[in-house]
Amino acid sequence: MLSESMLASLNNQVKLEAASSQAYLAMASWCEIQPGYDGIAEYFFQQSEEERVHMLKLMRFINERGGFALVPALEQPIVTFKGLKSMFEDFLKHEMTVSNSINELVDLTLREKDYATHNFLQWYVSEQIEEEKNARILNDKLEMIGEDKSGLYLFDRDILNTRNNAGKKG
Ligand code: OFO
Repeated sequence: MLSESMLASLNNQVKLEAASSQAYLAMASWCEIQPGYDGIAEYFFQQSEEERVHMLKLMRFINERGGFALVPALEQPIVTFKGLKSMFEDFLKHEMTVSNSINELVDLTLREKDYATHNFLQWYVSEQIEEEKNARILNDKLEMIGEDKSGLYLFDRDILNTRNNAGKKG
């Protein structure tokens, strides 16, 4: 059985994963209408799907443990971007926010001695290490490329390999 504070915190995480899914869907849609960003658009469509899976996994766990997973109300995410660089900076910032939130949840499980939830959250801890790493790699690459058009072409062409190399299925 989940404590009330644990239930509220897990439902808050459901909201954050749903907001991540929406934020990345907006990035995907914006990229799709820019000339030449098809690969990046696909990357964020897949990333958005993945965040939805993270949300569902949490919801199923909450209900399984006798809680009630709440479908969250969401605000519209940022839908237009100054450029790729600022969009990818937002991506990394977002992932860091999610990691902090997961860390706080893990901290709560220890304070409450809720070892089942602690065990469940380890998957998210590993996932966030991976996601932050990928977001950092992509930001570093963009920094290196700058305004170079052929560099951007290769960045767009190869971005899905970042996911594949991380063993993501899409
Ligand atoms: Fe849910 O993994 Fe990123 O945010």
